[in-house]
This record gives sequence, C-alpha cells and structure tokens, in this order.
Amino acid sequence: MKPEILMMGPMMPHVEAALDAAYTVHRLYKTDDKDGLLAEAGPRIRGIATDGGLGASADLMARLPALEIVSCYGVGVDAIDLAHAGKQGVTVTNTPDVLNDDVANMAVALVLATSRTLVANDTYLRQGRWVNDGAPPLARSIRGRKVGILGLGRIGKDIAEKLQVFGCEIVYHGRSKQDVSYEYFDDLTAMASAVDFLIAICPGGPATNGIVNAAVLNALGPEGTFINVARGSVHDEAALVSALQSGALGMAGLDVFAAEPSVPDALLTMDNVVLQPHQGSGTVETRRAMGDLVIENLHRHFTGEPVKTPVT
Ligand code: NAP
Ligand code: 8YV
Repeated sequence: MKPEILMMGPMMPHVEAALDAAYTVHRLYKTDDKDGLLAEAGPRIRGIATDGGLGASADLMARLPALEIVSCYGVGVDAIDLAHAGKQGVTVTNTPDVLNDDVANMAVALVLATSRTLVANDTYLRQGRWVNDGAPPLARSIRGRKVGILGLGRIGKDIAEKLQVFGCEIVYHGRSKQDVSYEYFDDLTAMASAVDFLIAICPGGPATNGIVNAAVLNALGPEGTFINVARGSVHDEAALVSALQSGALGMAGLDVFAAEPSVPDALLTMDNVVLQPHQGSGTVETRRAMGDLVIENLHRHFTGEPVKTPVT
C-alpha cells in the first residue's frame, strides 16, 4: 500500500506527478471541507508536502497522529512549527543551497534596479517623457558603495561575493561574528548608519520579527536603500512605508511583504521602490531543483534512508 501524504498547495507538475506515482496524495487546498478530509484521512497521513508560505502549524500536525515527515519546498521554515514537530517526533526537511544563486541574483537585481532607477526610468520612457521632457535625472553608481548584509548565511555569502564583483564594500550583522574578511557589526542600527544598502537575508520568525524597524530605517537614511529578500516579517512594514513617504529612507527593493500576497497600497504608487511578488527562487531551474529535493526527501524517508536535507 502506498503511504498517504497531505499536499498543502499546488506544486510544479513534475513534483505532483512524482508524488502521485509514489503516494496516495490528499490535496488539502482542493477541498472546501478541510475538516472532513482531515477527520477521514488524518489518521493515515504519514507525510506533508508544503512550501515556505503555507508551512505546517502545530494544530495541523496534532491532527495527524501518524505523521512522520514534513517536506518543505523552500529553505525558510518559519511557517512550520519546528518545536511542535520535534515534540511529535516529526522530521522536517527543506531545500537549502540549490536556491542560493538565484535568490542572490534577485538581491543583486534589486540593488541595481533601485540604484539605476530602472523601473521608474522604464515608466518615464513609456509615458513619452523622454521625448517631451528630455533625459531623466541621473542615477547612482554602486561601485565603492557599502552594503550591509543582515544574515551572512548560505545566500548572504553568495550576495556578498556577487556584489564584490560590482565593486561594493561588504559588511554584515548576525548573532555571531564569523571567520570571514568582512567587517562585523554586533548592532544592526550601527551597521545601518554605516552603509548605503541594507540587505535582509536572515530567517523569518519570532527572533527577527520587525528587527528592521524605524530606528534602523532612519539610520540607513535619505540616501540609503533597503533591500528585503528574506521575509516580510523581518521589516516593520508600517515604519517602512512611512520612512519611504517622508524621505527618511531613500529607496527600497522588496521581494517579500508582511501579509503576502497583499502589498500596502502606498507602495504601489511610489517611484522610489522596486517590488517583486516573492520571486527570489522563481526560475524554472531553481524551482525544479527545489522540487527534486522535496521528492527525494520524502522518497528517502519512506524507503528507510536518511533524508537528504533535514532542518536541524
Ligand atoms: P542560513 O544559511 O541559515 O543563513 C541565515 C543567516 O541569518 C545566518 O547568517 C544567521 O547568522 C543569520 N541569523 C539567524 N538568526 C538571526 C537573528 N535573530 N538576527 C540576525 N541574524 C540572524 O539561511 P539561508 O539559506 O541563507 O536563507 C535565509 C533566509 O532567506 C531563509 O530563511 C528564507 O526566509 C529567506 N529566503 C527567501 C527567498 C525568497 O524567495 N525571497 C528564497 C530563499 C530564502 P547567525 O546564526 O550568526 O545569527
Ligand atoms: C519559495 C522561499 O518561493 O525558500 C524560501 O524560503 O521563500 C522561496 O524559495 C517559497 O518557499 C515557496 O513558498
């Protein structure tokens, strides 16, 4: 008999096909009667396939007494209750490393798009203003600018390497100093006041909730740019909007938001922001590699092998 698993949301076709071939898949997102599905199939469900946004709550896991594994399509596991999973003896896996390159590229793209006013200039041209008003104001170079990385982990290190090629100076903040050549700041606000760009790429969750607050944004200042490719929970979104409106903060490049897919209306009309609908890992190649890891972790678990990428 095939193991039974719960799928929290739609996945790439190759992932769904592989999971359908190996398991009896219950698609929670496809039914209006979620309680009914969980009451009927819950006692037999041994695995969950989810993603970084949908996660797996303590309440859900508690309703699945036979649950053994949660396989997450994404590296960030802030939406999975890890403490509860540990207590219930549930293994959690994620998709580290395979997405570093593309998420780092998104951070670099947002640095370039903000500094070179790429989106505002595109609109300027399309609106006929080049013809009518002449050339737009000059943008800013990134060579020689200082970039502060909040979270110098797998992706943060990749961002640092890439931006050095553009001539940026890299510094970082995290809970601990690492064995790297970049300058370390033990205080986030102090780092913000020392840099031109602040890039958030730390995990979401209670420990980082709102740590990019009004004080940090004010320290970054009117000439500063905030880039967030981490989680929307990391910034205080009301403070961010207000700092951008008042000019206390210069610009922002945002791939993530507090209440996705909803984005504050105020941001939609600002020309000092560049916005992305959470597409850091959103390439065919990277999403395929992430999907392969979701499949492989479940497969290894259900054939008695150690999972490939456990969350520790
Ligand atoms: P990682 O290797 O675990 O690195 C995380 C970094 O954050 C570490 O350097 C860690 O350093 C730092 N950190 C952890 N807790 C912190 C805290 N409380 N305060 C300050 N720094 C803290 O993770 P990763 O693979 O690079 O991924 C990072 C995050 O990026 C994910 O968790 C996810 O939320 C996000 N992400 C977003 C996208 C997207 O599409 N936009 C895609 C992939 C990932 P210390 O331990 O020294 O503090
Ligand atoms: C995914 C992400 O888009 O890996 C992460 O943490 O945020 C992204 O790669 C997300 O997990 C899918 O919801």
